[in-house]
Amino acid sequence: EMDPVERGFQERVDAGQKIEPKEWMPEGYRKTLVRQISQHAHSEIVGQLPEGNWITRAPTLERKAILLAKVQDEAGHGLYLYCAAETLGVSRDEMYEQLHSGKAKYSSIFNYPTLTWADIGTIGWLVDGAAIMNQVPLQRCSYGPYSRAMIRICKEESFHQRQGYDALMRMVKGTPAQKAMVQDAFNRWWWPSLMMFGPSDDASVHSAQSMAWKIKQNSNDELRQKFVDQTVPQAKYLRLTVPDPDLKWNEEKGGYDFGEPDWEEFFNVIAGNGPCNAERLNARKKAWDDGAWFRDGLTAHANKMADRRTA
Ligand code: FAQ
Repeated sequence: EMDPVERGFQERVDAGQKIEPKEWMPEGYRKTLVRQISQHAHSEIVGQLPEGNWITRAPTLERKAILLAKVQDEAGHGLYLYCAAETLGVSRDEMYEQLHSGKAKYSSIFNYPTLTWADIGTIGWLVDGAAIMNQVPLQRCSYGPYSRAMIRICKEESFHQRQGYDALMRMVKGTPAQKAMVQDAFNRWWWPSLMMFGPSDDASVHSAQSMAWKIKQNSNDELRQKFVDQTVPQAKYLRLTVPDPDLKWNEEKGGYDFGEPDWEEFFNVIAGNGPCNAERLNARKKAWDDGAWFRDGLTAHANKMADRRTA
């Protein structure tokens, strides 16, 4: 039997009302949001690394300016999301500590290497495409600050996705070597992109409760299906071959049937053993350590000011 306060909360959620900071909420609701929003923030920040790797090697000045802007947007999204999580009573230092100690996750996708310039276009197209598919429904999340953050972030993600597709359009109209580079990048990123939506519904431990609380609006498999249905025609337009022998249009369901992602690989990556996990985490830890002198300076300055006021 649910207690009356909790029942009242659930009724508000069911009625589509937004829950705002400092209002009463079940502890599990708060914890789920801290987990999801902080992991989302970490993903944006760690997600800067694979693309940042190519800023110095962008093929033209224009592409370089676009990539710089995109990577800066990701920093903005991360900071915005950390703020949303802070409204739930967790501090930024705690969240960083959880990332650096490996306790908090970030998206599996950012543990794969960016080997060629075609990877950058492919990330914009597939990774931002998957991010939008996942985040558009999150705009209707029951928690106000997260829902509002998603509105702005989705607008920027659409620009990111278009720039990726545009870069690939240019490449597939280029030389046979450029076309082959795009197909190779597509082959490597397709399956990891499908894994961004999380484990299959029967293995998703949080989905049922998160959907009841309207933190999530759709199951992992529902969004993965929508992503495949949206992306396959885009791949065809680029004249790319989807690296899935089981991919087949299913007239009856009005969508594609497709193969199973390699779930063993997925669980291995989120356990910290993907191709670039150590490299990504070390880069974040180094950035934190390199910033210590600055944080110390700020603290010393704040203390001096406080002493002056009490003197
Ligand atoms: N990677 O029970 P579920 C971006 C974990 S977009 C790593 O299904 P849930 C933009 C999950 O946390 C990427 N871990 O979990 C960008 C849980 O573990 P835990 C970020 C994953 O939460 C583009 C366990 O597996 N977007 O950054 C993944 O109900 C380009 C069980 O799973 C978001 O975070 C995964 N793929 O559903 C930036 C969106 N999937 O926490 C730069 C918000 C699952 O118990 C460049 N998040 N896990 O230790 C969500 O919508 C949800 O959290 C899901 C997972 C759908 C990701």
